[in-house]
Amino acid sequence: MLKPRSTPTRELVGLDGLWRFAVAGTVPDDPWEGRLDTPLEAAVPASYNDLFTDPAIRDHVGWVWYQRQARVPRGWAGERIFLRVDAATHEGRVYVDDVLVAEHIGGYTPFEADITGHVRAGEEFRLTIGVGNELTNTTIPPGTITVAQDGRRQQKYLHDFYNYAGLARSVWLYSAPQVHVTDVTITTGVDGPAGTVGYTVETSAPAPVRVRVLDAAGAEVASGEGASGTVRIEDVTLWRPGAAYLYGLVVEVLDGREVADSYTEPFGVRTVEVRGTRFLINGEPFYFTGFGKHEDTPVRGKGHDDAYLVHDFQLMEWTGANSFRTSHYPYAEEVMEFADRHGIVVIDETAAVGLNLAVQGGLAGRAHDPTWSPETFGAATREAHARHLRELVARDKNHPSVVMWCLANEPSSSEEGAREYFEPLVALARELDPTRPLSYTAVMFASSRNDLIADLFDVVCLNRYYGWYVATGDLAAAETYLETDLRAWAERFGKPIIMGEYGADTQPGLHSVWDVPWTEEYQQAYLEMHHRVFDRVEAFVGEHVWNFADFATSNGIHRVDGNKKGVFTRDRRPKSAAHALRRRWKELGGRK
Ligand code: GCB
Repeated sequence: MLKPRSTPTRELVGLDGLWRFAVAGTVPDDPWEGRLDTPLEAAVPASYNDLFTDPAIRDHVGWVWYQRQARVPRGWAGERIFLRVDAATHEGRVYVDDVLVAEHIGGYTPFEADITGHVRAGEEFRLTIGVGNELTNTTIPPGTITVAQDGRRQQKYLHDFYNYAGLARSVWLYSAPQVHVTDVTITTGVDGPAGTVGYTVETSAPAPVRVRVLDAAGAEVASGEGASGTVRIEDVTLWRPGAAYLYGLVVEVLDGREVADSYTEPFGVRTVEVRGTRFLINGEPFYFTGFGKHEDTPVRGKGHDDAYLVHDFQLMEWTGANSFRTSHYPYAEEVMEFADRHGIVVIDETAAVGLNLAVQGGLAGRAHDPTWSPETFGAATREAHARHLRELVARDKNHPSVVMWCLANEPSSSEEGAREYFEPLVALARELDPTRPLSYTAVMFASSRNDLIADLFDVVCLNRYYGWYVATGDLAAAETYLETDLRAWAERFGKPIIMGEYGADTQPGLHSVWDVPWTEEYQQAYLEMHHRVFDRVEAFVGEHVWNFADFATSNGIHRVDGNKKGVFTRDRRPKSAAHALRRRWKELGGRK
Protein backbone atom coordinates (compact mmCIF):
# COMPACT_ATOMS: atom_id res chain seq x y z
CA MET A 1 0.00 0.00 0.00
CA LEU A 2 1.49 3.31 -1.13
CA LYS A 3 1.84 6.20 1.26
CA PRO A 4 -0.31 9.09 0.01
CA ARG A 5 1.93 11.82 -1.42
CA SER A 6 1.52 15.03 -3.26
CA THR A 7 3.00 14.55 -6.77
CA PRO A 8 2.63 16.34 -10.11
CA THR A 9 -0.52 14.26 -10.67
CA ARG A 10 -1.86 13.78 -7.14
CA GLU A 11 -3.07 16.09 -4.41
CA LEU A 12 -3.29 15.54 -0.71
CA VAL A 13 -5.44 17.13 1.98
CA GLY A 14 -4.76 16.39 5.65
CA LEU A 15 -7.82 15.87 7.85
CA ASP A 16 -6.04 16.09 11.21
CA GLY A 17 -7.33 18.46 13.87
CA LEU A 18 -10.30 18.46 16.21
CA TRP A 19 -13.14 16.06 15.44
CA ARG A 20 -16.50 15.70 17.18
CA PHE A 21 -16.22 12.70 19.49
CA ALA A 22 -18.62 10.43 21.36
CA VAL A 23 -18.59 7.07 23.07
CA ALA A 24 -21.10 4.50 21.80
CA GLY A 25 -24.12 4.38 24.08
CA THR A 26 -24.21 8.17 24.53
CA VAL A 27 -25.41 8.76 20.96
CA PRO A 28 -27.86 6.93 18.64
CA ASP A 29 -26.74 3.53 17.34
CA ASP A 30 -26.29 4.86 13.79
CA PRO A 31 -24.55 8.17 14.54
CA TRP A 32 -23.11 8.52 11.03
CA GLU A 33 -26.61 9.36 9.78
CA GLY A 34 -26.51 12.87 11.17
CA ARG A 35 -24.47 15.39 13.06
CA LEU A 36 -22.92 13.77 16.13
CA ASP A 37 -24.73 15.29 19.08
CA THR A 38 -21.89 15.59 21.61
CA PRO A 39 -20.13 18.24 23.69
CA LEU A 40 -16.78 16.46 23.20
CA GLU A 41 -14.04 17.05 20.68
CA ALA A 42 -10.98 14.81 20.26
CA ALA A 43 -7.62 15.56 18.71
CA VAL A 44 -6.54 13.56 15.68
CA PRO A 45 -3.94 12.12 15.74
CA ALA A 46 -4.10 10.99 19.37
CA SER A 47 -5.35 8.06 21.38
CA TYR A 48 -8.55 9.28 23.00
CA ASN A 49 -8.04 7.62 26.39
CA ASP A 50 -6.01 10.27 28.21
CA LEU A 51 -7.61 13.31 26.58
CA PHE A 52 -10.62 13.33 28.88
CA THR A 53 -10.98 13.17 32.66
CA ASP A 54 -13.93 10.78 32.61
CA PRO A 55 -12.82 7.23 33.54
CA ALA A 56 -15.80 5.87 31.62
CA ILE A 57 -14.15 7.14 28.43
CA ARG A 58 -10.64 6.05 29.38
CA ASP A 59 -11.75 2.51 30.23
CA HIS A 60 -14.48 2.24 27.62
CA VAL A 61 -14.71 -1.13 25.89
CA GLY A 62 -16.37 -0.97 22.47
CA TRP A 63 -16.95 1.65 19.80
CA VAL A 64 -16.32 5.38 19.82
CA TRP A 65 -17.26 7.82 17.07
CA TYR A 66 -15.25 10.56 15.42
CA GLN A 67 -16.88 12.99 13.02
CA ARG A 68 -16.03 16.07 10.99
CA GLN A 69 -17.00 17.83 7.78
CA ALA A 70 -14.52 17.65 4.92
CA ARG A 71 -14.48 19.44 1.60
CA VAL A 72 -13.29 17.93 -1.67
CA PRO A 73 -11.12 20.51 -3.49
CA ARG A 74 -13.00 21.88 -6.46
CA GLY A 75 -10.15 21.01 -8.84
CA TRP A 76 -10.61 17.29 -8.25
CA ALA A 77 -13.45 16.78 -10.75
CA GLY A 78 -12.63 13.79 -12.96
CA GLU A 79 -10.04 12.40 -10.53
CA ARG A 80 -10.35 9.36 -8.31
CA ILE A 81 -10.74 10.36 -4.69
CA PHE A 82 -9.49 8.31 -1.77
CA LEU A 83 -9.87 8.48 1.97
CA ARG A 84 -6.88 7.03 3.82
CA VAL A 85 -6.74 6.21 7.52
CA ASP A 86 -3.16 5.66 8.72
CA ALA A 87 -4.43 3.68 11.72
CA ALA A 88 -7.69 3.05 13.59
CA THR A 89 -6.84 1.15 16.74
CA HIS A 90 -7.98 -1.59 16.76
CA GLU A 91 -10.86 -1.61 14.27
CA GLY A 92 -12.25 1.06 11.97
CA ARG A 93 -15.46 1.78 10.05
CA VAL A 94 -15.56 4.76 7.74
CA TYR A 95 -18.79 6.44 6.61
CA VAL A 96 -19.12 9.12 3.96
CA ASP A 97 -22.42 10.76 4.78
CA ASP A 98 -24.76 7.75 5.25
CA VAL A 99 -22.61 5.21 3.40
CA LEU A 100 -20.16 2.71 4.86
CA VAL A 101 -17.10 2.94 2.59
CA ALA A 102 -14.43 0.98 4.49
CA GLU A 103 -13.98 -1.50 7.31
CA HIS A 104 -10.67 -2.65 8.71
CA ILE A 105 -9.46 -4.80 11.57
CA GLY A 106 -5.94 -4.30 12.93
CA GLY A 107 -4.91 -1.20 14.80
CA TYR A 108 -1.46 -0.45 13.42
CA THR A 109 -1.72 -0.69 9.67
CA PRO A 110 -3.37 1.71 7.21
CA PHE A 111 -6.44 1.25 5.05
CA GLU A 112 -8.23 3.30 2.44
CA ALA A 113 -11.43 3.61 0.45
CA ASP A 114 -12.13 4.87 -3.06
CA ILE A 115 -14.91 7.36 -2.34
CA THR A 116 -15.15 8.85 -5.84
CA GLY A 117 -18.75 7.75 -6.27
CA HIS A 118 -19.86 9.25 -2.96
CA VAL A 119 -18.52 12.82 -3.10
CA ARG A 120 -18.37 15.77 -5.50
CA ALA A 121 -15.51 18.13 -6.25
CA GLY A 122 -15.98 21.43 -4.42
CA GLU A 123 -18.58 20.06 -2.02
CA GLU A 124 -18.57 19.10 1.63
CA PHE A 125 -19.36 15.71 3.06
CA ARG A 126 -19.85 14.33 6.55
CA LEU A 127 -17.03 11.98 7.49
CA THR A 128 -17.68 9.64 10.41
CA ILE A 129 -15.17 7.10 11.65
CA GLY A 130 -16.13 4.48 14.19
CA VAL A 131 -13.24 2.98 16.13
CA GLY A 132 -13.57 -0.23 18.14
CA ASN A 133 -10.96 -1.22 20.73
CA GLU A 134 -11.98 -4.77 21.53
CA LEU A 135 -9.35 -7.49 21.57
CA THR A 136 -10.28 -11.16 21.39
CA ASN A 137 -8.39 -14.38 20.83
CA THR A 138 -8.72 -13.85 17.08
CA THR A 139 -7.31 -10.31 16.97
CA ILE A 140 -3.64 -9.30 16.76
CA PRO A 141 -2.75 -8.45 19.48
CA PRO A 142 -5.17 -10.73 21.34
CA GLY A 143 -7.17 -10.08 24.49
CA THR A 144 -10.26 -11.19 26.42
CA ILE A 145 -13.31 -9.28 27.50
CA THR A 146 -14.67 -10.02 30.95
CA VAL A 147 -17.78 -8.76 32.71
CA ALA A 148 -17.32 -7.50 36.26
CA GLN A 149 -19.87 -8.27 38.99
CA ASP A 150 -21.39 -4.81 38.57
CA GLY A 151 -21.85 -5.47 34.84
CA ARG A 152 -18.96 -3.40 33.51
CA ARG A 153 -17.23 -4.91 30.50
CA GLN A 154 -13.48 -4.95 30.93
CA GLN A 155 -10.73 -5.54 28.40
CA LYS A 156 -8.04 -7.92 29.61
CA TYR A 157 -4.84 -8.47 27.65
CA LEU A 158 -1.53 -10.18 28.02
CA HIS A 159 0.77 -7.43 26.78
CA ASP A 160 2.52 -4.99 29.04
CA PHE A 161 1.40 -1.67 27.60
CA TYR A 162 -1.82 0.29 27.94
CA ASN A 163 -4.51 -0.55 25.41
CA TYR A 164 -4.62 2.92 23.86
CA ALA A 165 -7.23 3.31 21.14
CA GLY A 166 -8.63 5.75 18.62
CA LEU A 167 -7.26 7.60 15.62
CA ALA A 168 -3.64 7.78 16.70
CA ARG A 169 -2.31 8.54 13.22
CA SER A 170 -3.30 10.89 10.42
CA VAL A 171 -6.36 10.78 8.18
CA TRP A 172 -5.99 11.92 4.56
CA LEU A 173 -8.05 12.75 1.52
CA TYR A 174 -6.14 12.39 -1.74
CA SER A 175 -6.69 12.42 -5.44
CA ALA A 176 -5.16 10.22 -8.12
CA PRO A 177 -5.74 10.04 -11.88
CA GLN A 178 -8.21 7.46 -13.23
CA VAL A 179 -5.32 5.20 -14.27
CA HIS A 180 -2.76 5.29 -11.52
CA VAL A 181 0.04 3.48 -9.77
CA THR A 182 -1.33 1.25 -7.01
CA ASP A 183 1.88 -0.40 -5.77
CA VAL A 184 5.65 -0.31 -6.17
CA THR A 185 8.10 -2.92 -4.90
CA ILE A 186 11.82 -2.16 -4.89
CA THR A 187 14.66 -4.56 -4.11
CA THR A 188 18.28 -3.57 -4.32
CA GLY A 189 21.62 -5.26 -4.81
CA VAL A 190 25.26 -4.34 -5.20
CA ASP A 191 27.41 -5.28 -8.20
CA GLY A 192 30.92 -3.89 -7.73
CA PRO A 193 30.65 -0.10 -7.78
CA ALA A 194 27.12 -0.28 -9.24
CA GLY A 195 23.79 -0.69 -7.52
CA THR A 196 21.03 -2.82 -9.00
CA VAL A 197 17.43 -1.78 -8.51
CA GLY A 198 14.74 -4.34 -9.19
CA TYR A 199 11.26 -2.87 -9.39
CA THR A 200 7.69 -4.03 -9.93
CA VAL A 201 4.87 -1.58 -10.52
CA GLU A 202 1.17 -2.29 -10.27
CA THR A 203 -1.42 -0.05 -11.86
CA SER A 204 -5.19 0.32 -11.54
CA ALA A 205 -5.61 -0.63 -15.23
CA PRO A 206 -3.17 -1.86 -17.89
CA ALA A 207 -1.01 1.03 -19.10
CA PRO A 208 2.58 1.67 -20.21
CA VAL A 209 4.96 2.41 -17.33
CA ARG A 210 8.39 4.02 -17.24
CA VAL A 211 10.70 4.60 -14.30
CA ARG A 212 13.54 6.99 -13.60
CA VAL A 213 15.96 6.96 -10.70
CA LEU A 214 16.88 10.35 -9.29
CA ASP A 215 19.81 10.84 -6.93
CA ALA A 216 19.58 12.94 -3.79
CA ALA A 217 20.33 16.09 -5.81
CA GLY A 218 17.53 15.28 -8.27
CA ALA A 219 19.77 14.22 -11.18
CA GLU A 220 18.59 11.26 -13.26
CA VAL A 221 21.01 8.35 -12.83
CA ALA A 222 19.06 5.46 -14.37
CA SER A 223 15.85 4.75 -16.23
CA GLY A 224 13.78 1.86 -17.46
CA GLU A 225 10.63 0.93 -19.39
CA GLY A 226 7.90 -1.50 -18.40
CA ALA A 227 6.06 -2.45 -15.26
CA SER A 228 8.95 -4.51 -13.95
CA GLY A 229 12.64 -4.79 -14.51
CA THR A 230 16.06 -4.02 -13.14
CA VAL A 231 18.03 -0.84 -13.63
CA ARG A 232 21.66 -0.08 -12.70
CA ILE A 233 23.03 2.88 -10.85
CA GLU A 234 26.71 3.22 -11.77
CA ASP A 235 28.94 4.51 -8.94
CA VAL A 236 26.14 4.04 -6.48
CA THR A 237 26.12 5.68 -3.08
CA LEU A 238 24.97 3.03 -0.65
CA TRP A 239 22.51 3.50 2.19
CA ARG A 240 24.56 2.76 5.29
CA PRO A 241 23.75 2.74 8.99
CA GLY A 242 24.64 6.21 10.23
CA ALA A 243 25.14 7.45 6.66
CA ALA A 244 21.80 7.35 4.89
CA TYR A 245 21.56 8.06 1.19
CA LEU A 246 18.22 8.00 -0.58
CA TYR A 247 17.36 7.84 -4.23
CA GLY A 248 13.87 8.37 -5.62
CA LEU A 249 12.19 5.97 -8.03
CA VAL A 250 9.92 8.14 -10.16
CA VAL A 251 7.21 5.87 -11.52
CA GLU A 252 5.20 7.24 -14.44
CA VAL A 253 2.08 5.79 -16.02
CA LEU A 254 1.80 6.96 -19.61
CA ASP A 255 -1.18 7.87 -21.73
CA GLY A 256 0.30 8.31 -25.22
CA ARG A 257 2.94 10.99 -24.79
CA GLU A 258 1.34 12.36 -21.64
CA VAL A 259 2.25 11.37 -18.10
CA ALA A 260 -1.06 10.21 -16.63
CA ASP A 261 0.25 9.50 -13.15
CA SER A 262 3.54 10.15 -11.41
CA TYR A 263 4.56 8.78 -8.03
CA THR A 264 8.00 8.91 -6.42
CA GLU A 265 9.04 6.24 -3.96
CA PRO A 266 12.19 6.96 -1.94
CA PHE A 267 14.60 4.03 -1.54
CA GLY A 268 18.15 3.24 -0.51
CA VAL A 269 20.55 0.77 -2.07
CA ARG A 270 21.81 -1.69 0.50
CA THR A 271 22.00 -5.40 1.12
CA VAL A 272 21.21 -7.42 4.21
CA GLU A 273 22.41 -10.94 4.86
CA VAL A 274 22.91 -13.38 7.70
CA ARG A 275 26.11 -15.38 7.26
CA GLY A 276 27.12 -17.83 9.98
CA THR A 277 26.84 -15.89 13.23
CA ARG A 278 27.21 -12.48 11.58
CA PHE A 279 24.56 -9.97 10.56
CA LEU A 280 25.82 -8.19 7.45
CA ILE A 281 24.65 -4.88 6.02
CA ASN A 282 26.35 -4.18 2.67
CA GLY A 283 28.55 -7.18 3.35
CA GLU A 284 29.93 -5.67 6.57
CA PRO A 285 29.24 -7.01 10.08
CA PHE A 286 26.68 -4.87 11.88
CA TYR A 287 26.32 -4.72 15.66
CA PHE A 288 22.94 -3.39 16.85
CA THR A 289 22.98 -0.88 19.71
CA GLY A 290 19.70 0.67 20.77
CA PHE A 291 16.32 0.04 22.28
CA GLY A 292 12.99 -1.59 22.20
CA LYS A 293 10.70 1.43 22.03
CA HIS A 294 7.02 2.23 22.34
CA GLU A 295 4.78 4.80 20.74
CA ASP A 296 3.84 6.33 24.05
CA THR A 297 3.71 9.90 25.37
CA PRO A 298 1.72 11.74 28.01
CA VAL A 299 -1.77 12.91 26.97
CA ARG A 300 -1.39 11.67 23.36
CA GLY A 301 -1.00 7.99 24.30
CA LYS A 302 0.03 6.36 21.04
CA GLY A 303 -0.75 9.46 19.01
CA HIS A 304 1.95 10.23 16.48
CA ASP A 305 3.72 13.50 17.18
CA ASP A 306 6.51 14.92 15.01
CA ALA A 307 8.09 16.80 17.94
CA TYR A 308 8.52 13.57 19.94
CA LEU A 309 9.69 11.85 16.77
CA VAL A 310 12.52 14.34 16.29
CA HIS A 311 13.39 14.40 19.98
CA ASP A 312 13.42 10.61 20.39
CA PHE A 313 15.78 10.23 17.44
CA GLN A 314 17.98 12.97 18.91
CA LEU A 315 18.12 11.11 22.21
CA MET A 316 18.88 7.84 20.45
CA GLU A 317 21.73 9.50 18.60
CA TRP A 318 22.91 11.10 21.86
CA THR A 319 23.17 7.66 23.49
CA GLY A 320 24.99 6.23 20.46
CA ALA A 321 22.07 3.98 19.46
CA ASN A 322 22.25 2.88 15.82
CA SER A 323 18.95 0.95 15.78
CA PHE A 324 15.64 0.14 17.46
CA ARG A 325 12.86 -2.43 17.37
CA THR A 326 9.28 -1.33 16.74
CA SER A 327 8.14 -3.21 19.83
CA HIS A 328 5.35 -4.34 19.88
CA TYR A 329 3.53 -3.21 16.72
CA PRO A 330 4.23 -1.37 13.47
CA TYR A 331 4.99 2.31 14.11
CA ALA A 332 3.71 5.32 12.18
CA GLU A 333 5.09 5.58 8.64
CA GLU A 334 6.61 8.95 9.52
CA VAL A 335 8.88 7.10 11.95
CA MET A 336 10.03 4.64 9.30
CA GLU A 337 10.72 7.42 6.81
CA PHE A 338 12.69 9.35 9.41
CA ALA A 339 14.81 6.27 10.10
CA ASP A 340 15.40 5.93 6.33
CA ARG A 341 16.55 9.53 6.06
CA HIS A 342 18.81 9.38 9.13
CA GLY A 343 20.44 5.99 8.73
CA ILE A 344 18.86 4.37 11.77
CA VAL A 345 18.42 0.61 11.47
CA VAL A 346 15.00 -0.88 12.30
CA ILE A 347 13.78 -4.31 13.34
CA ASP A 348 10.17 -4.12 12.22
CA GLU A 349 7.82 -6.02 14.54
CA THR A 350 4.25 -7.17 14.00
CA ALA A 351 1.56 -6.53 16.60
CA ALA A 352 1.62 -10.21 17.59
CA VAL A 353 2.34 -9.71 21.27
CA GLY A 354 0.72 -11.74 24.01
CA LEU A 355 0.44 -15.09 22.23
CA ASN A 356 1.50 -16.67 25.46
CA LEU A 357 -0.91 -17.71 28.17
CA ALA A 358 1.93 -18.32 30.62
CA VAL A 359 2.86 -14.64 30.86
CA GLN A 360 0.87 -11.70 32.10
CA GLY A 361 2.29 -8.19 31.92
CA GLY A 362 5.84 -9.43 32.31
CA LEU A 363 5.05 -11.90 35.10
CA ALA A 364 5.18 -15.62 34.53
CA GLY A 365 4.40 -18.85 36.27
CA ARG A 366 0.60 -18.90 36.43
CA ALA A 367 -1.39 -22.06 35.81
CA HIS A 368 -2.84 -21.59 32.36
CA ASP A 369 -4.75 -23.12 29.45
CA PRO A 370 -2.67 -24.38 26.53
CA THR A 371 -1.62 -21.40 24.41
CA TRP A 372 -2.02 -23.16 21.07
CA SER A 373 -5.45 -24.73 20.72
CA PRO A 374 -8.67 -24.08 18.79
CA GLU A 375 -10.21 -22.55 21.95
CA THR A 376 -7.24 -20.27 22.65
CA PHE A 377 -4.88 -19.36 19.78
CA GLY A 378 -5.69 -21.55 16.79
CA ALA A 379 -6.25 -21.34 13.05
CA ALA A 380 -8.38 -18.17 13.23
CA THR A 381 -5.70 -16.35 15.24
CA ARG A 382 -3.07 -17.46 12.78
CA GLU A 383 -5.21 -16.23 9.90
CA ALA A 384 -5.43 -12.79 11.56
CA HIS A 385 -1.68 -12.90 12.17
CA ALA A 386 -1.06 -13.74 8.50
CA ARG A 387 -3.34 -10.92 7.32
CA HIS A 388 -1.52 -8.49 9.57
CA LEU A 389 1.87 -9.70 8.34
CA ARG A 390 0.77 -9.17 4.73
CA GLU A 391 -0.31 -5.63 5.54
CA LEU A 392 2.93 -4.85 7.38
CA VAL A 393 5.16 -6.10 4.58
CA ALA A 394 3.02 -4.31 1.99
CA ARG A 395 3.44 -1.06 3.92
CA ASP A 396 7.12 -1.25 4.90
CA LYS A 397 8.83 -3.36 2.20
CA ASN A 398 10.62 -0.43 0.55
CA HIS A 399 12.22 1.07 3.66
CA PRO A 400 16.00 0.65 3.59
CA SER A 401 16.07 1.14 7.37
CA VAL A 402 14.10 -2.09 7.87
CA VAL A 403 16.67 -4.88 7.96
CA MET A 404 14.65 -7.64 9.63
CA TRP A 405 11.05 -8.60 10.38
CA CYS A 406 10.16 -9.71 13.88
CA LEU A 407 7.12 -11.97 13.56
CA ALA A 408 6.06 -12.02 17.21
CA ASN A 409 7.07 -10.90 20.66
CA GLU A 410 7.44 -13.63 23.24
CA PRO A 411 5.08 -16.24 21.82
CA SER A 412 4.89 -19.42 23.82
CA SER A 413 7.58 -21.02 21.69
CA SER A 414 8.25 -23.96 24.00
CA GLU A 415 4.64 -25.17 24.16
CA GLU A 416 3.26 -27.95 22.02
CA GLY A 417 1.66 -26.48 18.89
CA ALA A 418 4.12 -23.57 18.53
CA ARG A 419 5.79 -25.08 15.50
CA GLU A 420 2.49 -25.83 13.75
CA TYR A 421 1.41 -22.25 14.41
CA PHE A 422 4.63 -20.60 13.18
CA GLU A 423 5.79 -22.76 10.27
CA PRO A 424 3.18 -21.39 7.80
CA LEU A 425 3.77 -17.82 8.99
CA VAL A 426 7.51 -18.10 8.44
CA ALA A 427 6.87 -19.53 4.97
CA LEU A 428 4.49 -16.67 4.22
CA ALA A 429 6.98 -14.05 5.41
CA ARG A 430 9.70 -15.54 3.19
CA GLU A 431 7.34 -15.51 0.22
CA LEU A 432 6.25 -11.92 0.88
CA ASP A 433 9.83 -10.74 1.29
CA PRO A 434 12.68 -13.06 0.31
CA THR A 435 15.25 -10.32 0.99
CA ARG A 436 15.10 -9.78 4.75
CA PRO A 437 16.02 -12.10 7.63
CA LEU A 438 13.35 -13.16 10.10
CA SER A 439 13.25 -13.32 13.87
CA TYR A 440 10.90 -13.46 16.84
CA THR A 441 11.80 -12.55 20.41
CA ALA A 442 12.03 -15.52 22.76
CA VAL A 443 10.54 -15.19 26.22
CA MET A 444 12.68 -15.93 29.29
CA PHE A 445 11.37 -19.47 29.88
CA ALA A 446 11.91 -20.51 26.26
CA SER A 447 15.33 -22.05 26.72
CA SER A 448 17.73 -23.30 24.08
CA ARG A 449 16.61 -26.81 25.05
CA ASN A 450 12.84 -26.49 24.99
CA ASP A 451 12.24 -23.84 22.29
CA LEU A 452 10.47 -25.43 19.32
CA ILE A 453 10.77 -22.80 16.58
CA ALA A 454 14.12 -20.94 16.64
CA ASP A 455 15.57 -23.05 13.82
CA LEU A 456 12.87 -21.70 11.46
CA PHE A 457 14.27 -18.16 11.84
CA ASP A 458 17.56 -16.49 10.86
CA VAL A 459 18.50 -14.62 14.01
CA VAL A 460 17.99 -15.56 17.65
CA CYS A 461 16.46 -12.64 19.56
CA LEU A 462 16.27 -13.18 23.30
CA ASN A 463 14.38 -11.22 25.94
CA ARG A 464 16.08 -11.86 29.26
CA TYR A 465 15.63 -10.38 32.73
CA TYR A 466 18.31 -12.05 34.89
CA GLY A 467 18.83 -9.73 37.84
CA TRP A 468 15.25 -8.48 37.57
CA TYR A 469 12.49 -11.10 37.41
CA VAL A 470 15.01 -13.87 38.17
CA ALA A 471 17.85 -13.44 40.73
CA THR A 472 16.33 -10.10 41.68
CA GLY A 473 19.03 -7.87 43.16
CA ASP A 474 21.73 -10.56 42.81
CA LEU A 475 23.84 -9.53 39.86
CA ALA A 476 26.54 -12.13 40.55
CA ALA A 477 24.06 -15.00 40.19
CA ALA A 478 22.42 -13.22 37.28
CA GLU A 479 25.73 -12.97 35.43
CA THR A 480 26.29 -16.71 35.63
CA TYR A 481 22.71 -17.54 34.55
CA LEU A 482 22.89 -15.15 31.63
CA GLU A 483 26.19 -16.40 30.29
CA THR A 484 25.18 -20.05 30.59
CA ASP A 485 21.91 -19.31 28.82
CA LEU A 486 23.48 -17.36 25.94
CA ARG A 487 26.24 -19.88 25.36
CA ALA A 488 23.68 -22.70 25.17
CA TRP A 489 21.71 -20.84 22.44
CA ALA A 490 24.90 -20.10 20.54
CA GLU A 491 25.92 -23.72 20.67
CA ARG A 492 22.59 -25.25 19.68
CA PHE A 493 21.64 -22.91 16.82
CA GLY A 494 24.88 -21.42 15.46
CA LYS A 495 22.99 -18.25 14.52
CA PRO A 496 23.63 -14.59 15.34
CA ILE A 497 22.16 -13.61 18.71
CA ILE A 498 20.60 -10.29 19.60
CA MET A 499 19.46 -9.39 23.09
CA GLY A 500 16.02 -8.10 22.21
CA GLU A 501 15.22 -6.95 25.73
CA TYR A 502 17.08 -6.56 29.01
CA GLY A 503 16.18 -3.94 31.58
CA ALA A 504 15.35 -3.03 35.15
CA ASP A 505 12.54 -0.82 36.46
CA THR A 506 14.04 2.36 37.88
CA GLN A 507 12.51 5.19 39.85
CA PRO A 508 14.46 8.34 38.97
CA GLY A 509 15.97 9.97 42.06
CA LEU A 510 16.18 6.72 44.04
CA HIS A 511 19.78 5.94 44.99
CA SER A 512 21.81 3.40 46.94
CA VAL A 513 25.42 2.31 47.37
CA TRP A 514 24.23 -1.31 47.33
CA ASP A 515 22.58 -3.40 44.63
CA VAL A 516 19.03 -2.27 45.33
CA PRO A 517 16.45 -2.82 42.59
CA TRP A 518 14.60 0.33 41.44
CA THR A 519 17.62 2.61 42.12
CA GLU A 520 19.41 4.42 39.32
CA GLU A 521 22.67 2.71 40.32
CA TYR A 522 21.07 -0.71 40.02
CA GLN A 523 19.82 -0.07 36.50
CA GLN A 524 23.31 0.97 35.50
CA ALA A 525 25.03 -1.98 37.22
CA TYR A 526 22.46 -4.36 35.71
CA LEU A 527 23.17 -3.10 32.19
CA GLU A 528 26.95 -3.17 32.76
CA MET A 529 26.76 -6.77 33.94
CA HIS A 530 24.94 -7.68 30.71
CA HIS A 531 27.49 -5.87 28.59
CA ARG A 532 30.36 -7.81 30.19
CA VAL A 533 28.61 -11.03 29.22
CA PHE A 534 27.70 -9.89 25.69
CA ASP A 535 31.33 -9.02 25.04
CA ARG A 536 32.36 -12.56 25.97
CA VAL A 537 29.92 -14.35 23.64
CA GLU A 538 31.20 -14.68 20.06
CA ALA A 539 27.82 -15.01 18.34
CA PHE A 540 26.51 -11.76 19.80
CA VAL A 541 25.47 -9.14 17.23
CA GLY A 542 23.37 -6.68 19.15
CA GLU A 543 21.88 -5.25 22.29
CA HIS A 544 18.49 -3.54 22.59
CA VAL A 545 17.79 -2.24 26.07
CA TRP A 546 14.25 -2.45 27.39
CA ASN A 547 13.07 0.32 27.15
CA PHE A 548 13.93 3.63 25.57
CA ALA A 549 11.48 5.49 27.86
CA ASP A 550 9.02 4.76 30.66
CA PHE A 551 5.56 3.93 29.31
CA ALA A 552 1.95 3.46 30.36
CA THR A 553 0.61 0.00 31.20
CA SER A 554 -2.57 -1.41 32.66
CA ASN A 555 -2.78 -1.37 36.45
CA GLY A 556 -0.96 -4.05 38.42
CA ILE A 557 0.98 -4.34 41.64
CA HIS A 558 4.21 -4.80 39.70
CA ARG A 559 3.74 -1.51 37.82
CA VAL A 560 4.14 1.92 39.43
CA ASP A 561 2.27 4.36 37.21
CA GLY A 562 3.43 2.26 34.27
CA ASN A 563 6.57 0.39 33.31
CA LYS A 564 9.67 2.20 34.57
CA LYS A 565 12.37 0.33 32.67
CA GLY A 566 12.98 3.41 30.55
CA VAL A 567 16.51 4.69 30.25
CA PHE A 568 14.64 7.98 29.84
CA THR A 569 11.59 8.99 31.83
CA ARG A 570 8.26 9.25 30.05
CA ASP A 571 8.99 12.96 29.50
CA ARG A 572 12.39 11.99 28.06
CA ARG A 573 14.79 12.99 30.84
CA PRO A 574 17.84 10.75 31.21
CA LYS A 575 18.26 8.41 34.16
CA SER A 576 21.89 7.70 35.18
CA ALA A 577 21.95 4.62 32.96
CA ALA A 578 21.51 6.81 29.88
CA HIS A 579 24.92 8.37 30.50
CA ALA A 580 26.52 4.95 31.02
CA LEU A 581 24.99 3.60 27.81
CA ARG A 582 26.19 6.64 25.96
CA ARG A 583 29.77 5.97 27.06
CA ARG A 584 29.61 2.34 25.92
CA TRP A 585 27.78 2.86 22.65
CA LYS A 586 29.81 5.85 21.53
CA GLU A 587 32.92 3.75 22.06
CA LEU A 588 31.42 0.63 20.44
CA GLY A 589 30.33 2.68 17.45
CA GLY A 590 33.93 2.86 16.37
CA ARG A 591 34.92 -0.68 17.35
CA LYS A 592 32.38 -3.35 16.38
C1 GCB B 1 8.84 -8.41 28.31
C2 GCB B 1 7.92 -7.87 27.28
C3 GCB B 1 7.74 -6.37 27.41
C4 GCB B 1 7.57 -5.99 28.87
C5 GCB B 1 8.85 -6.38 29.59
C6 GCB B 1 8.78 -6.07 31.10
O1 GCB B 1 9.39 -9.45 28.19
O2 GCB B 1 8.32 -8.19 25.97
O3 GCB B 1 6.60 -6.00 26.68
O4 GCB B 1 7.29 -4.64 29.05
O5 GCB B 1 9.05 -7.76 29.46
O6 GCB B 1 9.19 -4.97 31.48
O7 GCB B 1 8.32 -6.91 31.85
